[in-house]
Amino acid sequence: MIHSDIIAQTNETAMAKLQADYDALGAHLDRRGIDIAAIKDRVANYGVAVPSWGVGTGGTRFARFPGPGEPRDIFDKLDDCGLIHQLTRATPSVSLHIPWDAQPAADLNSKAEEVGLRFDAMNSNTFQDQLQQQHSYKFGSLSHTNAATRQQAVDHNIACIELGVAIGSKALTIWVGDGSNFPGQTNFTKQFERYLDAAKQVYNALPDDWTLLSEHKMYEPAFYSTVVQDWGTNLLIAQQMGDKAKCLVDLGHHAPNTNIEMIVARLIQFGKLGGFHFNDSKYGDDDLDTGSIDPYRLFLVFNELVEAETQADFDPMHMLDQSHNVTDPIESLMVSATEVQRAYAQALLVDRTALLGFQEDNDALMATTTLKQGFRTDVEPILAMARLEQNGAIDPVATYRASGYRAKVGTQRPAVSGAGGGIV
Ligand SMILES: [Mn+2]
Repeated sequence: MIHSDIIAQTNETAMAKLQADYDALGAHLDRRGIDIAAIKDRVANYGVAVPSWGVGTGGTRFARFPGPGEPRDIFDKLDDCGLIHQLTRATPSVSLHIPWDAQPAADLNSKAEEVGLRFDAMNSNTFQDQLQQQHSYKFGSLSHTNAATRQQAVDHNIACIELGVAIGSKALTIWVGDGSNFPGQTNFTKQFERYLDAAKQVYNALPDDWTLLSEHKMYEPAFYSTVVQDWGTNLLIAQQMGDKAKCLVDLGHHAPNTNIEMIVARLIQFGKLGGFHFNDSKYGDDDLDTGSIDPYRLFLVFNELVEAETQADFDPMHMLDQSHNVTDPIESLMVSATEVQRAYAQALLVDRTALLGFQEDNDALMATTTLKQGFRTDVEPILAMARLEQNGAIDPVATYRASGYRAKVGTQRPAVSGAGGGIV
């Protein structure tokens, strides 16, 4: 964590400019009939979870280029995540990946309390083999042809739930790499039947106040067919399991040009939108920083979420899930959390009464112009003021760089090898 004096010092230099920008935006929004303080309060109350694996440098199948001070374990990761929340005030929770982050619950709880964080959804891992693992997941996990392998995957998911209960989590996210690489390699129907049967065993182990989130992904690691490949299959799973099962939408897990905001609307309409993994992409599942490629798409997703906010029991989980290959992961996560908040704030500015009127009148031009007016508004002063009022940083990246945190942990944490590569 960074000493509060450093945050106060860097804020001091930016305070007068922020106040002027905030007042000017407030006057502008007032003319549009919007109370800037109300928007700021909703932004301040918004949080997006950070993935524990996101604070390490990612990579591709070709290589990984780790930077100084890579976190060695979940406790180092929680230090980094705590710092991200300290500066942005936008990331109050962390999502753990098991077994990468498996530690005694008491140790996890005390570290989380120390750095001011709580735990978001648990993530199981049946897409790689661990040391001393009896059955290999090379040919699948929950959908494997071998019953003992499926049982091993079920048991692992139930262990994730048990640890999650002990650390205050309320959800389990399942993503499997199961699929096939050749036409004819698997029987689509039998494979999916095996998946549903195994997933049901996990579902039956859920506490009543938990949610099971299933995550679809079009391709990779399987390159011909994937068991949970799209939102259609994902919805079938959630419907087959029961009320506690919902769909998780990872923005990167779709074909280019897919209308993701419409998928979001469909899942909301039928009560099956469980959560998000935010990131961005250009060509495929690129895991690029949220909002770095197509911020308008992110805004359109949030437009659907804000539209649904008034519904009872509507509370999908929000998490970042991206791979930082060429940036300092802490800086990328801070910027990305801010981008998510920005899309939310912009969506809050949409004049929904006017939009509905133009939709009813089939005035396509004014409808899309009304929608875009939210996106075109620079809400940065709202985000910065929300951070400042919660003792965060007006400029998180500048404050982080001024603090020397990376150099400090670089001396405490031994350098790691980049050999071996791969996505983390
Ligand atoms: Mn994901």
